[in-house]
Amino acid sequence: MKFEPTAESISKHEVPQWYNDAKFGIFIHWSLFSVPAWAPVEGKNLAELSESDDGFGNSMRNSPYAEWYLNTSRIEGTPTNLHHKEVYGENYNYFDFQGKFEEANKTMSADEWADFFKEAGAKYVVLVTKHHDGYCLWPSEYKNPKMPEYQSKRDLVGEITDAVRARGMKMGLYYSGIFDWTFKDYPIDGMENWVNHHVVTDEYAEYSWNQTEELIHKYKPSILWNDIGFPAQCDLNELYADYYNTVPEGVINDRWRQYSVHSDEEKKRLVEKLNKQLAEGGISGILVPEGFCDYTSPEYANEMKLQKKKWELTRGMGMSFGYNQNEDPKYMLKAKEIIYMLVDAVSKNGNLLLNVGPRADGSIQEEQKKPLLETGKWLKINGEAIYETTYWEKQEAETEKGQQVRFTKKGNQLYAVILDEELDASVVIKDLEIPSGATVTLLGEAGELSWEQKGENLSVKIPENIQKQYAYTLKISC
Ligand code: FUL
Repeated sequence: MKFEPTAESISKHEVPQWYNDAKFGIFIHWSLFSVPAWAPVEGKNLAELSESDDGFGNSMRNSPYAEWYLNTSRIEGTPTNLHHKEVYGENYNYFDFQGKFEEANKTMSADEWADFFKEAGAKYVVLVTKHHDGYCLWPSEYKNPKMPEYQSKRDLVGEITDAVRARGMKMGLYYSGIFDWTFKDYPIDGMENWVNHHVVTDEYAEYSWNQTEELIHKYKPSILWNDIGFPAQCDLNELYADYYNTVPEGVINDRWRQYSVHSDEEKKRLVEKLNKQLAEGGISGILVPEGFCDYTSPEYANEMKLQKKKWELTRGMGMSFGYNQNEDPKYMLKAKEIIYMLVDAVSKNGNLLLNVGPRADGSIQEEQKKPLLETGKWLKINGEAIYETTYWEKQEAETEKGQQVRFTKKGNQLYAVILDEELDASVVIKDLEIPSGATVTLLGEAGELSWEQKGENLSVKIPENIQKQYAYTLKISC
């Protein structure tokens, strides 16, 4: 289908099957911020931080996001500002991390990364190509008008894209469409400056547009993952139509807000509106889509609900996306938590885009690697209940013992995943009735299980000596 650059034509775009099927992706945040790799750690995510007194300002000053290092270090007196002065000196310019990053990243092997992502069970990868600090991970034809050399000579985007695709995974690209801190010399320390940081110049609009177009045509990303917003001068329908016509399997996320603020009065109204959205929906609330998107992208959302519109939960392994050498391992996800989060999301029509933050030299810390590899092992046995499934009429249940159960569906198979490491000899799932001719098996174990309907509850006999797993999948073939 050929798309026209009109809202009507774009609205006909459907989420491609591959994206519904893929369920599990790896996000990569890796850039200059991976050199200092530092953010304060309180074990709180941004959403939680912003709920405290001077919520938003506080979440900027104490941001646990190491990829926000440039911004946080620009705010006088913050832990990151003090850390920066102490380690690098008062006058050390963040942009000088470029030399260090480029020296360190010579050892990065895209093949090793891609092998690891595949082993972790990911079906797609999304790479940050330019974060808010403005550094480009590919040698762009469109040079930053303020700092023309501020880009990688090595085509990191191309190498990683090729390595990921060579292993049968899909490749998506993240681009910070409206925040670019090379265009601003003051920090975002509250909602007003959040708004002021939307770069409104024509020069920037042209730059952002050209680079996004370049990414589309050069790398043909299967996902165009824009962040924060996009210049108001740009016609997004034109961009989307060009993207879908160039990459027929393409998907776009929801963070394409466009603000055109002309007067102080308009700005004031916008700040008020955003503060309200922040109060209602947390950090993700101020990124809510206003126009078209293929899916929404909640960040660090704790409670998940079924949404018919496709969605993708994103978060880091700990409280940061960029590698944070300061991160306390106790706040980092363990395999069990990743698996439960993935199963929960999938049962509710979501995907999980879990972030890895490599060190500047491309190595990945053990605390991020190990749980992901264990997730991959679990998926080798249970992937059938995850990939290529859809949500069922009911998403959640409980066993009589109080264990959480999540459902997914594929054709005539219903999967009931029991989120516990221990199974009793008999498991009773409450309020679950299955047809009398159904067969029940346990993924990873041979043979059918005996079962009976006890009123509205399903009782299943579990054989002795089954292998230990983080979660167990009953496959019910109807
Ligand atoms: C946010 C950004 O500000 C974070 O740094 C991160 O990139 C996340 C995925 O999106 O809005």
